[in-house]
Amino acid sequence: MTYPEATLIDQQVKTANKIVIAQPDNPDGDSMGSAIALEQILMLQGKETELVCGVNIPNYLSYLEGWDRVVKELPSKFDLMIIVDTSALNLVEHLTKQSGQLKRGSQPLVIIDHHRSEPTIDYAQLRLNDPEAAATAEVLYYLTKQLKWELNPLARDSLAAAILSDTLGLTTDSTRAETVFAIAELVREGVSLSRLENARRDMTRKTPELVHYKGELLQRIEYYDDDRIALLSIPWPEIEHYSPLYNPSMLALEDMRLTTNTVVAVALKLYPDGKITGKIRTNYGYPIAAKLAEALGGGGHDYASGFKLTDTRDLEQLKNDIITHAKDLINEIV
Ligand SMILES: [Mn+2]
Repeated sequence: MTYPEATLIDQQVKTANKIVIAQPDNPDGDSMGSAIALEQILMLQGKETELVCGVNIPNYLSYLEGWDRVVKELPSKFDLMIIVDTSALNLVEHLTKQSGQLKRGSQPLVIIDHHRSEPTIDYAQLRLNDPEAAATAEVLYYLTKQLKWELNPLARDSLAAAILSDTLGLTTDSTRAETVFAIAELVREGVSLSRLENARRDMTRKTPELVHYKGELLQRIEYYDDDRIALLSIPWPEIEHYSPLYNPSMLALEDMRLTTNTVVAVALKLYPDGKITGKIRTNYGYPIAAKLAEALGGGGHDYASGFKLTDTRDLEQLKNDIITHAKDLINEIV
């Protein structure tokens, strides 16, 4: 696996001293692990690094060593920014608001990503995107190999954890031989998968309060179209109360997806300013999650995607739109 952009990325890194590593406004295990791995790699090259993310890192990611070094504010001066795991402008809003320079393209920006959707950040000097890769960390692993960049144990652990996170333990449709090979090499170089998995599982433990709340959420799931579509909406007071402990959507989505007959599961979060965000999961054989998200103004992967609604549609209109689009996409397959 080699990338034609690699040499140019190497040059950008070589000429920079202070490098900002940025994650999207919806950080996940892949963006977090990739960011930490990159931090370690660049530190080994004598670079000064800063990990930034426009939003707070969710608690469930704190099994990844280094998560607490992520800050929300961009430093006033830096030579290069590397964004991992997104090419979507609306997912770096918090950061571009802080830096007008970035938007004008006067600040060098490199994107490392693996999303299939069209990029909407159009001011990056370089974009290494491999939509065949199952995780940004997989792209980063092969980039590192190609450029003979040095890794340390934390970089290896972070890359492996990130790949396992985006592939749900190497079981998603996106997992290819190169994905497994990258993990195999990382294990050969000392990564313990059982230790990583135990650390992750410890973080998925829930307090009794959360277990009870999960029960409430499950009771509220709505099923449409012969149960093929499962919808859940989460109002602001619950987001405010429970989000610091756990992402409410993630408490219910897997059970929604695992309902008999269900193909598409959508969890909606309702914010006080009228903004609505949605997380979409689909079942094996129905790679329509990105298409459904795109129809709603978002993007993502075949089986996992998301969107953020900024127009004035209310919840009922949005639900109707989701059901209509989802039905169409399902019917194209069955
Ligand atoms: Mn990813």
